[in-house]
Amino acid sequence: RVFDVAVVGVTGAVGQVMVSILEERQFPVGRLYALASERSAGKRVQFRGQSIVVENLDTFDFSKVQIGLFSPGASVSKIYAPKAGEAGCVVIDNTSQFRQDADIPLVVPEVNPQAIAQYKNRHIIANPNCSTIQMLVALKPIYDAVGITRINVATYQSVSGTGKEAIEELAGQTAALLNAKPIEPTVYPKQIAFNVLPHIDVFMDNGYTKEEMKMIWETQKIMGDDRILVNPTAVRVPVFYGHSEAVHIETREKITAEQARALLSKAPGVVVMDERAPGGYPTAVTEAAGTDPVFVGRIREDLSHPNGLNLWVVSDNIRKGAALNSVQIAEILVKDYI
Ligand code: 2RA
Repeated sequence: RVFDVAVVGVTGAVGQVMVSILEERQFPVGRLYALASERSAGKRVQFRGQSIVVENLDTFDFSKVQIGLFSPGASVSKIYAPKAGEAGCVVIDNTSQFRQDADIPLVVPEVNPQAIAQYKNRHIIANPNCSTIQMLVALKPIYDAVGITRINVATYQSVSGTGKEAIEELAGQTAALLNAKPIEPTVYPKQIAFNVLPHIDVFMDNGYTKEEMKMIWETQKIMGDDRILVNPTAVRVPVFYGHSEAVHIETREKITAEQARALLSKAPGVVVMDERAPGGYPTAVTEAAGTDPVFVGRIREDLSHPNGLNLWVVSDNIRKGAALNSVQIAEILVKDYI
């Protein structure tokens, strides 16, 4: 069987990679529709050797497709995802719009694939935030083996998470600074080149940012366990592709670093790179950017807690953090559900 697929937000950083991953993984696409705002209509994207014209999302008839991969921004998904669902299309939405809706499943295929069945509620499946996805792919095997009561995490998130303008800002500032010509920041409130910003998304009344709160809400929903305590700090770093995370967990039962390493070495979607030597750990630039796995290294028992374990988790935020996770959900959907 083949399925007609619409990619919505196709000219964005995630949308473009969604199209290339559909081709890379030979997803059974009958016809691909490339959709974006009126401003981008008429542009072209390449798919399976063909040049496809970008169409205006506003006038598209979603009854023409069975699957919609959305990454157009939350305000756009808010309007068009329900319309597509009502037209019979199953939407996999990469924005934050529906993640907290009780009747919409929030899915990481390696963690809670069974939740996909709830798509029947509104024909919408939510793709989690990139920093949540990579953390839970790494933590799921440990959670299943010994339980997790608490997660402290500091993230080091690349600028591609903000979008194409941020990528251009980092590149431009870096070049200008190397020529000793500072450039006023526009995408971020402060210079991002050679700097780190402890601020992603908006500030909440409790002093956390929305990006940090997403990690709390989404972890508890995906794991189906609101007893898990999560304490995030989300930081933007001058890296183009790949989010890194320093994850410190407290487990219900003791697990050694050796046991964790053995568990993770067999875990789906995970590559362990954990040599206690220079370069024996994964980084965004050298391992994650442009690849699919969630890499885990620096596995060590927490000297300050009897059931503590520390991990370093790195993954490409545009691939596994968004586009790949969405396509993997679609693969399960067409194999087991539609
Ligand atoms: C970011 N996780 O990195 C957010 C959205 N992609 O900016």
